[in-house]
Amino acid sequence: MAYETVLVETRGKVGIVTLNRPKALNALSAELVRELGQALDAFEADSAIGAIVLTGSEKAFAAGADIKEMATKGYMDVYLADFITSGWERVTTCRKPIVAAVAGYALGGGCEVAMMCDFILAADTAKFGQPEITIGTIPGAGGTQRLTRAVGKAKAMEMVLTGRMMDAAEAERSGLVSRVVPAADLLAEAVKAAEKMAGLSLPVVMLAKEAVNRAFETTLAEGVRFERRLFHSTFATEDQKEGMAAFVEKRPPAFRNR
Ligand code: CO8
Repeated sequence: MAYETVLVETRGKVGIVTLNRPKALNALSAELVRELGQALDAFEADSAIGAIVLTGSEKAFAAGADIKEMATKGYMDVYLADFITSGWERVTTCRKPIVAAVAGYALGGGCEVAMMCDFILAADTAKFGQPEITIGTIPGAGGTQRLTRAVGKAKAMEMVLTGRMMDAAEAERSGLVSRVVPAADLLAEAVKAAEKMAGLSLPVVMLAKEAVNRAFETTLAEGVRFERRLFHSTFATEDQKEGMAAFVEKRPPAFRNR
């Protein structure tokens, strides 16, 4: 499929979506959000793909929702269209793992989309922020919730109330990103992590993702019970038999997604 605002490529079992509105620092227009959703739909439906990398440019992962598109909207426009919810949440409903590879600005909706991914790898040039307050609004795609869960109240409050940006080192210290890598290595490192996941058992990776995500939705006791049920269910897979047999026989496993 030909897209206007995203680039799509595959490397082995890894699907890569690159946000591509360079003149607007990848501002997340309605069209971009729609195309991002379509690209994720296609990778999710493709049984040859085991993991996805979402990235932007050297200068910006995404500098937020498209301010020029939003500026003149009224309450009824955004309310009736359920502006933000529709389309944006596609990243959170993807069952295959998604790595956000962030270089440069990840601001507003850009930071929110990165946080919707399963984990964020940051280039040393990355800058994260929720600057909506400086343009008369607040985060609307989960920023007040996911940032707070990721970095805690003190830093989230300061960032959301003042618009202060966090650099890559602070983001790593604060737990917002899993690792910081040199900008030149960002995509290669993200693809390497995605390849690792794509070489494992897809159904088991999906269960693991579901279990970690449940930690954000429930109590510890319920979460642990949920995890145990999923753990038990892995014993119904051929891939668990293969993985453990391969370990015992000292050979690499050949997972079949069964
Ligand atoms: N929307 C539209 N255009 C943008 C955006 C944006 N968010 N960010 C940058 N651009 C455009 C600029 O207008 C400029 O275009 P032009 O050359 O035509 O004037 C071009 O990108 C380059 O930008 P700058 O000249 O400003 O580049 P600088 O290097 O000087 O500055 C910054 C880079 C600091 C990133 C600066 O561009 C900036 O502050 N951008 C806005 C950041 C921001 O406020 N983001 C939050 C937006 S609100 C939001 O995301 C709400 C989320 C709610 C959920 C999503 C709902 C859809």
